[in-house]
Amino acid sequence: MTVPARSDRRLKALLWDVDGTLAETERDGHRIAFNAAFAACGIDWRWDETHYGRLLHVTGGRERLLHDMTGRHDAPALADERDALARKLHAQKNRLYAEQLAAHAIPLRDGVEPLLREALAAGLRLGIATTTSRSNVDALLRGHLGPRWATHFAAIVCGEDVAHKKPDPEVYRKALEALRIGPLDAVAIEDSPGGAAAARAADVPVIVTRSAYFQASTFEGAIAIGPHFGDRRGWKPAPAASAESRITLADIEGWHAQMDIVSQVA
Ligand code: XBP
Ligand code: MG
Repeated sequence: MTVPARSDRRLKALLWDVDGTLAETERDGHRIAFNAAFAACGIDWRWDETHYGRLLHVTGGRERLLHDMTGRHDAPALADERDALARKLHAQKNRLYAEQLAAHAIPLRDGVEPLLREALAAGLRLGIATTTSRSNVDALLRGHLGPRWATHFAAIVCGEDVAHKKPDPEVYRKALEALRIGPLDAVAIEDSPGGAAAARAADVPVIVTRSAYFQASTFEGAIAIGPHFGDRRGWKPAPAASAESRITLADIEGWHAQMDIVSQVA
């Protein structure tokens, strides 16, 4: 990939990953819904946090199910049967996930909502570049931004819109195409090594907010890495001095303008 050099380009768009970045949906939503789907389908599988953390290297819920079946003696033997079961469980998981979120919203991560509002007020465009299904993005965001949440996003690219999921760069390339901008006009916001790799492979500078499952992961080539946008502490590179306690759009623009690559080995 092209290593971004110092640049005085104006930032035009923020491209948001969803799961783990906007909210802790993997920890607090998807895993629980997968387990509920197993139970609803009469299957006695259960994914605990440790196992689910390991499975997260497989992006896409259906793909994750298929991968898990390769290590189970009680999974169907034939590929067609496995595929049918994965489709059934995945659809059920997504239904239960939506029900779960309608009953108890998963909060947006600290600092996310003010940043979304600040970016829109400053005339930046927002995009979504996610592996998850569109219905899951809807289930999450309607609870926070209202039923017209999608009108705030100029590009929404989800799992069903791509042939190859992250870490493949397709989702980012499609989002850039929809926005008619170049990769260096945007910043991607990600929480996982696979997501960050997808953005980098599309040449989009990436900022990492580590989520629960990726606290100790290695990230290469981000322009900034930190715990979450609600706190200015713990970021690398450190943001400039400010009266604010959260990460602001000015900080993101600062990292984008400098575009020094930060590599962090856990
Ligand atoms: C995360 C994923 C998804 C979710 C589950 O996507 O890999 O597969 O775990 O959603 P991202 P689906 O971080 O890019 O938002 O079951 O709809 O795949
Ligand atoms: Mg993610």
